Amino acid sequence: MIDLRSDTVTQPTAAMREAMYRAEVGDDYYGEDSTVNRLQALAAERIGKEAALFVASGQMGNLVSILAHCQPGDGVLMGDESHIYRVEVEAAATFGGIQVRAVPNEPDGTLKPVSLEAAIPGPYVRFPRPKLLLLENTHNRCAGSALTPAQMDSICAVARGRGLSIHLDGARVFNAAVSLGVDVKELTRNADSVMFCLSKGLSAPVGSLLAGSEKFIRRARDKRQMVGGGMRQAGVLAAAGIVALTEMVDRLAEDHANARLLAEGLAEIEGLEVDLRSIQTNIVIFALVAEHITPAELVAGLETEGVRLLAIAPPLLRVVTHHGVERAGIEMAVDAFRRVMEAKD
Ligand code: TLP
Repeated sequence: MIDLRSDTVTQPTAAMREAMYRAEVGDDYYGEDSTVNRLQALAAERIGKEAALFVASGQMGNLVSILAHCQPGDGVLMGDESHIYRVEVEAAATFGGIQVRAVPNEPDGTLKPVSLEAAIPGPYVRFPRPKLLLLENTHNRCAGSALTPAQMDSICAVARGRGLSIHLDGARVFNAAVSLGVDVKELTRNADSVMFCLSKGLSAPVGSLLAGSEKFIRRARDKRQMVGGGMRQAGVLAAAGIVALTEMVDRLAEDHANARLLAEGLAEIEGLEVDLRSIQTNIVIFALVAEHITPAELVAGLETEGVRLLAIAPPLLRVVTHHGVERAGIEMAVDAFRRVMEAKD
């Protein structure tokens, strides 16, 4: 199987399994798991914040962050194509009583300052006072676009000017940094809190980190406990995370090169449309414009050829490159796409 549904399907590497086997562990409830503590310190240092907290998933990291930033009734602004808005917002509304206001995302994943300003009510408008702005980098639904430090700075300046705190959903922020050739800290410097995932392109089996000031992380630790996310001998998982952060970041460039190769191959197939300018990281979103085949038929046809992908919303589909699918696999996948598209003609 060439599984291009997501980079979440990555398998732990041999080095991770070895590190998991050997991990020193303790009860993290008491702060006594030395491997978890090592991962948290490493993550905080890499991402440029004072402290970090190991959480079970990206969604838990975002939720815990919102709960730590906001009181019930607070307004939270976010892009209308963001993962939090599309998938996770029900949790924050249910558990945190937060009030959501969506700001239109530009196709490259940014928010126009004017759109952000327009979403912040004037002093006499009856709307929960906005407390927090959520940003996403790379931007999943905007074809994995990498927002530059300058783009991040200009959005954050508007938010700061209006007294908002800023949380970055950086599930794939290392992909952004590698693609742009910048230190990841340049992308996180304006955010009060940052969530990033170990279990996507970095290939760890489980886990994400939430980073911020020491005070913020103390609050977040309480909120993590509240949502049932406290862990015990989690060092077996954190050990893989340490390998992910130390060995798996630079190689993301290979995934990006493979995504370009894949996108170029798909662009040559009649009935598929890819905007090659949009390909910056490991996510390729393309449109099925042929009339002789539906997205569901394309997905089913490719499954029988040993290739998996995701249909997002007609006519859009998504393929994601990652560790474990090498250049030869990408070439095989493109051939399979061609066969399925031609067979239905
Ligand atoms: N993204 C997944 C899921 O949508 C299935 C994927 O395959 O892309 N933020 C962003 C930007 C994400 O893309 C995701 C997951 C999350 C948060 C949530 O992370 P997890 O799955 O660890 O809860």
